[in-house]
Amino acid sequence: FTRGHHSVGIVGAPSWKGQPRAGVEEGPDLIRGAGLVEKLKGQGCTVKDYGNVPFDEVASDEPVHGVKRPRAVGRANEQLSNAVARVKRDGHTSVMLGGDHSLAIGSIHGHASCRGELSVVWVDAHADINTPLTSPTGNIHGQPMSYLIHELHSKIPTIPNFSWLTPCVRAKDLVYIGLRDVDPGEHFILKNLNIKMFSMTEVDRLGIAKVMEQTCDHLFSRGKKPIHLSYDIDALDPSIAPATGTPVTGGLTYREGIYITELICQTGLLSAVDMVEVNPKRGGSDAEISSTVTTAVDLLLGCFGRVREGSHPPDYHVPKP
Ligand code: 6HN
Ligand code: MN
Ligand code: MN
Ligand code: MN
Repeated sequence: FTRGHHSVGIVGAPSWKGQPRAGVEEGPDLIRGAGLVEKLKGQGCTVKDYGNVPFDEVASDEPVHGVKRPRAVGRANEQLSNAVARVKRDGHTSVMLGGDHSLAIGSIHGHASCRGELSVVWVDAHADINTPLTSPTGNIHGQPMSYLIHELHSKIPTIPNFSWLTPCVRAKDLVYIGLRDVDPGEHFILKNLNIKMFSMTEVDRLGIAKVMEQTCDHLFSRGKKPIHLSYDIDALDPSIAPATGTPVTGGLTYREGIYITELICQTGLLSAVDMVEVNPKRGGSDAEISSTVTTAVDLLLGCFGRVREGSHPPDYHVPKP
């Protein structure tokens, strides 16, 4: 009674070390606490919760090439890659709950290690494609795509605890939606590699329906690959999702955000999802925290068959009096 049957495997990734603000490691348990598993089951999904990845402690972690906490983030992503690979081997659509967006490195790598070439849809206010050497902050959550893209491999210096990582995404297989805060180095990379992007300007110009149509056209033009949807909650406007580390005004509406998930679900190709950067310590009130967490849950429900027109079981009968 939803659009097909979904088998979902949930992996919690409670780490904050790709950025400086504490609290984002509470994301996985908060999203679970808002009833994610029960609600997915309620719409007909099979769900297995693999729990939170027990990230190793890293003793001393001085910056390298300006990159902050490289050893902890590198090791955490290696562990996460293995966890996501296991979920994929078990035959589920993987749901990675962050944590900060540096965790997309391990999530996408683990996904690709099982499924080969992927399409990546990156929904975010930010492009997260700084190299360690273009990054204005040294925070790895602003860098994950640069480590993953084949075409940028020669621009990435050696960083401790990242030697396990090899690039696994082609620039042509990446689409951005929601951009509105892009650094100069990132903008150069996006233009130079001709990466498909729908900034908020294109969302305004085309409307979200055309954006999703063109996203699908672009990704499917070279054959259909499994889709990895990496959803940063800060893609949404801070009026709906304020509890996040790097909010940027002028974001997606709740309806635009949900529409993206409905269309990705309809492709039938969704193979892994990240839901990242929910940070309760950045919420100004309980209402702000709960609106952010509820939105994250609703986006995940949209990924797995929830439709706003409603639905009914195939054997439904209107009761006779
Ligand atoms: N995120 N472009 C900035 C940086 O530090 O590189 C911000 C990155 C934000 C990352 O929201 O996942
Ligand atoms: Mn991000
Ligand atoms: Mn962001
Ligand atoms: Mn579906």
